[in-house]
Amino acid sequence: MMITLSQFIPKHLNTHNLPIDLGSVLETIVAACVRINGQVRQGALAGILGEAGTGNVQGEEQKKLDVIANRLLIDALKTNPAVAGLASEEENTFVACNKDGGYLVLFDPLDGSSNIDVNISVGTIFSILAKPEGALTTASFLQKGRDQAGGGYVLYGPQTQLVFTLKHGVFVFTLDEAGSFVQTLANPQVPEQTKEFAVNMSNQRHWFASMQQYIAELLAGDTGVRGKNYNMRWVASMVAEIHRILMRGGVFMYPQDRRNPVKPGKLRLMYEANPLSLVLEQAGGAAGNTVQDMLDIQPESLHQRVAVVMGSREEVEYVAKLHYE
Ligand code: AHM
Ligand code: MG
Repeated sequence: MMITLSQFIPKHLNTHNLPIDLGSVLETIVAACVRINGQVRQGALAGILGEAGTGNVQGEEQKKLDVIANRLLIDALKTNPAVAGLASEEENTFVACNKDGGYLVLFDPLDGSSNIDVNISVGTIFSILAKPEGALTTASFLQKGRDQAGGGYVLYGPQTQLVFTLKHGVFVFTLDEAGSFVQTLANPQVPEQTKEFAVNMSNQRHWFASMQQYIAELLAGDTGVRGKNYNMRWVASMVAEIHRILMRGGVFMYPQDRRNPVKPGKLRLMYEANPLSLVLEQAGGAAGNTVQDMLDIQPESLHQRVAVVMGSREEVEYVAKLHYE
């Protein structure tokens, strides 16, 4: 029997004694993503490909669709009384929403947007936190990944899929023709072992020694210490890579490199690494920054960057071991 999101959420909240407001926050995020999906599907037909001509707080060029997706999420979340505030990869600071709200939402509205103009999968990543008591400040958002109330993503790929966890397993829904998300998978498990890795090899010469060694071992295949041949994939859309890993295993990396010693990586802890790590951990995978479990990192700022190694447990633990040696 197919279950739609609107049937699933009340049942799931009830089974696990979760707050109704949490379900309503998730539904608001998903409704905004259905609208983003409509825009992504239109592309050139709606004249919304290409650069917006603006930069975000991190000095990155924004695409028109980055700006549109960001606006759709902010507008939707502000109307939900359960949302106290939000933070977006595309906004300088957090945005206060509703005074009595119990939840905070952090998101990357359109991850992988360098791919949008060439019709390759992109996604929206979201993280939901309980709002701490007291006035809303940046500190209210700086919670460890392990304390997330939920997180997930919508992948705008050949199919549009919603993947999320409220910390009771992972659920996969597929958008049908009528615009409803229908559950197509429950509790996918990331295989513990893999023969597939994902990393941007063009940065290889900049990596630190342990990462150089790890990738050299994978490339050596069955002639090296790992004793098996590995395959490589790089979509340059993190959501698409993490979805592939959720479905069939693998390890995804965006390591720190030597070019900018104060920048610990390219990807963002709060908008990308934490929610995707929560999904993978809930599915039996693992995630870290090479020295620490991702979900145990105490965030220091909203737009903090982090080195990322996530996916099949055996590889993530192997990388951590190499970094200790
Ligand atoms: P974005 O949030 O600006 O889209 O950047 C994040 C993306 C990830 O989806 C992807 O893994 C990575 O950047 C790709 O980087 P590169 O261009 O170095 O391959
Ligand atoms: Mg991103």
